[in-house]
Amino acid sequence: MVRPITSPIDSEQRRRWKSLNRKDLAVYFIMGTENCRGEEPLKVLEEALQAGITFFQLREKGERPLKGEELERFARECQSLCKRYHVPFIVNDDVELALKIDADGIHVGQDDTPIEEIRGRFQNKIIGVSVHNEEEMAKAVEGGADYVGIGPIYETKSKRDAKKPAGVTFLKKAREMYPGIPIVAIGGITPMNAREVIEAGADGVAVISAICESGNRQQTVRLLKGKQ
Ligand code: 3NM
Repeated sequence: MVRPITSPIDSEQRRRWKSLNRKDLAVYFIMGTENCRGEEPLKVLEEALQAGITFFQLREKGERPLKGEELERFARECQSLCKRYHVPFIVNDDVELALKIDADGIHVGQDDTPIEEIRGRFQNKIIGVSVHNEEEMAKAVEGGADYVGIGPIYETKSKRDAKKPAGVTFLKKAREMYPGIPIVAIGGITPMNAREVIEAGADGVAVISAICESGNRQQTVRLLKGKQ
């Protein structure tokens, strides 16, 4: 059932939303080894951290993703880089890995483990959920999401099963319905269109290719933050 706009949001929910600094979502970098196109992934991550990303999600997908011990080793290396720069380290989808290495949080999509199942195992950790419509948004909120990712806003080549680009219409509506929830916009976001999604109500932009494929990560991150 879709939560009506006027229904109260419990105080526990507000406490969690408040505890996540919405400014931290400003430039949310997502990366896995497949996104680095020949560049050393840890170098890409470190340059992104030096450039000022504010959140990082390890999303290891694709045709030949790292698995098992190799994945754990890589995840721990990413995690320690993030710690050095005081940037939250989030694991995409892999609940067991996130718990094993004590990540700062987990991000799940609609086809991943349902939020009700993970909230109990991720107390005091960040849970992000990808949502695409009002119903998914209401479920994420009721399930205790700390932030939501809304997308794809624009055309993306980084997610094989991405839905059709939705523009900012739903993003605007989601912001009106839930003024307090941290929202990050995703999908095809670049320095050229970042302003539009921030103006539509997003607290920040989540990007893969804009940073992975950038020839000047310092400048890209600065522009994604809306600075000159
Ligand atoms: N999730 P890029 S779009 C990981 O719509 C992901 O939920 C999406 O990559 C969603 O910045 C996407 O290169 C890919 O477009 C974002």
